[in-house]
Amino acid sequence: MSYFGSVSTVRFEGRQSTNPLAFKFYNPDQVILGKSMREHLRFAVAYWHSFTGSGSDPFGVGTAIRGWDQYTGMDLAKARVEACFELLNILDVDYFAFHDRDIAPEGSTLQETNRNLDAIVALIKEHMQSSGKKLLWNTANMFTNPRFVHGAATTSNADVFAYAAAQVKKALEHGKELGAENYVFWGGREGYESLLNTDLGLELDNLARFLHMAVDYAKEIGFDAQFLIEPKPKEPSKHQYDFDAQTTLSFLQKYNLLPHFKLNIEANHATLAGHTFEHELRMSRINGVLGSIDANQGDMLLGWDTDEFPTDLYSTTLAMYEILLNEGGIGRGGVNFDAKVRRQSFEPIDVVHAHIAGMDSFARGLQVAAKMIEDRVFDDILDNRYGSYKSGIGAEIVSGRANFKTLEAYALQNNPIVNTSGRLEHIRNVVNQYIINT
Ligand code: XLS
Ligand code: NI
Ligand code: NI
Repeated sequence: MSYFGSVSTVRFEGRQSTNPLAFKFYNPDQVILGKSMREHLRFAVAYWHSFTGSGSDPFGVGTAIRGWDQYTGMDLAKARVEACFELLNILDVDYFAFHDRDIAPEGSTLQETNRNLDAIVALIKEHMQSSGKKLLWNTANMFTNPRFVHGAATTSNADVFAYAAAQVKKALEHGKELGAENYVFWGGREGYESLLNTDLGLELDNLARFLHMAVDYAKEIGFDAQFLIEPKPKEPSKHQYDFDAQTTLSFLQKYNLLPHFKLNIEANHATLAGHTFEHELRMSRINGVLGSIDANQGDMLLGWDTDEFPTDLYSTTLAMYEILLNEGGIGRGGVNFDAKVRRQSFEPIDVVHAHIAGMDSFARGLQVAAKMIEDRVFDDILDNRYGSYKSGIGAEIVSGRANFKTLEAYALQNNPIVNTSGRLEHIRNVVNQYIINT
């Protein structure tokens, strides 16, 4: 059974190609700064958007035409596994990612739910073994079911906390079973609506307790995935606890979780937080916690997580710049397309086109960023702009030798102060030239 029609594996044909089902920039074997594009980018397909999502929105039912929708229950779950591995082959993508509830239906008890999951995990494992495809990360969906109405790890109901723990315990076991390289926590319901009925301190303490238990259990069963937290400022909760990279960092620090966690940075979550994608990546990188990315883009005219496939070359270039400068690059993480086709793009082939667009955009971003690094574009800009810290009083400041008394003495005799231009418009033009000409 073929779910995507008679599409053969998408290949690199180069920028002159007019074949819509070919890569123009993503050449998996092309070596850039000592690593192949495949190794740099570690692309992943997100199960929830490409196989579970239907294109529904608050005003209408799903529009997506999907061959697997002829099935229900466990047959549907099995068909989606087939579809997933078919798409991975078509795209020549090595990784995928899923929530537990994406891959198997919930039963009427936790026991039955776990049996369903075990069966599908076994099926996925068979497919992974025969295809060589790998699991970038798995996670637990603790936001869809009504039981999570007050939260999961931050719920007001201890019974729900226990249920969530059981769910993550199972997910960690499945992650180990499938050799997941990371395990993600995105706290969809970990936040609050109003302080009038919220014990903020208890909820945050409980979240930390929950994460420590996860770390302990992973260690106990020998699951050595990298733990990732995915910040998001709002939606579904009004106040999400993992607002952005900086907020999440201070939470991890306060609760001694920093040694165990890195961040999974999502482009659209960054913009919802009032940041750029590259801001979140830079903040993570300089703090040593840039773990993986959820590649998508938002719509600046809309205030929610539109999860569009990334096509903005400016953004992919600056994102790849951060990843290239990160120690070890993307490391065990990857470029996970947490992105969905628009509701009007309802044919299966649209999912293929969307991934090609995203992969080419990141490949292009990688090429441009690498060229800018080779040419030391930003190094020179920063060397110039911060040159005053290289010698004299600036060198005294950064070496820690200066204090308020020596600085006052300097300031009193240093008149007038001379500033130089930041040259921002020129720099933007330079970036454009690299995007166009590389
Ligand atoms: C939702 C999140 C979610 C996570 C995984 O906004 O992006 O899809 O990536 O739970
Ligand atoms: Ni995400
Ligand atoms: Ni998202």
